[in-house]
Amino acid sequence: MPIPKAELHLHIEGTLEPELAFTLAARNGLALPYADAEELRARYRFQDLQSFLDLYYELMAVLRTEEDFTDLAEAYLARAAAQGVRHAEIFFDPQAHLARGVPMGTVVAGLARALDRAPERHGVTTRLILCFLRDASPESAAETLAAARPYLDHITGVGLDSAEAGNPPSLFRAVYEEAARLGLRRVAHAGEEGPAAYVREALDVLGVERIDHGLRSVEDPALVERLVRARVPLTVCPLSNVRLRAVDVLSAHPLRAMLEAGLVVTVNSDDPAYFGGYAEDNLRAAADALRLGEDQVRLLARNSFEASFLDDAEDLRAA
Ligand code: ES4
Ligand code: ZN
Repeated sequence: MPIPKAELHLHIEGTLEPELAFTLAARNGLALPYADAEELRARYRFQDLQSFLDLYYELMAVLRTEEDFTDLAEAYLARAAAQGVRHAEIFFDPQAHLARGVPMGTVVAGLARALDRAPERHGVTTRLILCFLRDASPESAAETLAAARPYLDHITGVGLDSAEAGNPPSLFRAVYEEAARLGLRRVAHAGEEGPAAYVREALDVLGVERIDHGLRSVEDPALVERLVRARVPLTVCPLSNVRLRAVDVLSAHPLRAMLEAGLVVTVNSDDPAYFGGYAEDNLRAAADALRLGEDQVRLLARNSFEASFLDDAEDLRAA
């Protein structure tokens, strides 16, 4: 039995398995430039974050209707439940859909239909986090938040994702201030490919409560001390880091050292359809490669609930 856990770093568009991509393409009368799912899967060899993002945005074209988003989220929730996930905080990238003419309401309503029934169907509670694309403009981010205003009942927080290098958090100060005014929780990807200085900016300029990835924090001992003292969670994604070459091999991943430094780290799956595994797959692979003890695995699971946006009463039920 997989250990009960919360998934805190999961892009719903990154759960699009090749088979579902072909099903949705056919349903929407679209052609994919691959013969079949097997040929598509063979393309999942990435040099870096950008080479992954190119395919990630390309395949999203099959997501067009409310039902597509419901089917995507439903497939994810079933898989997550089977991997011991009791609570999932799910990122989505509305700008990537708005740019293709898919309205915010289609995306949110489609996802919400699957999420709303997940406690009953799968024993999984959820939160939805709207991500801004950091390789789009701050003005586009502000327009996106404005477009989300009618749907804020379904949205718990905002995040920042896509190509990190050269796109520092500070560009998004104003839209994060507006999100805070609207009562939204704040997280951001930082220190995946970008420097430790971007982790500092995310904390100081954007006011985030969690850092997604945060790997390169380890290059800055004073920052590590600050993250430990303030108990700022880092949502680490081991298989993603190997596939996108942020680390050479899993056995060289800093996860164990981060845990032992007292950082509140969690293990997550990022884009599981692309990176070779869901929540339990990531936890088991990391535990095996890094020879984590059962106590460390339990600590990672406990951290995942502590770092979640569940309130304490809900947290007890989920655990
Ligand atoms: C992402 Cl692995 C990763 N990093 C940054 N942005 C992303 N969006 C989807 N997956
Ligand atoms: Zn991510």
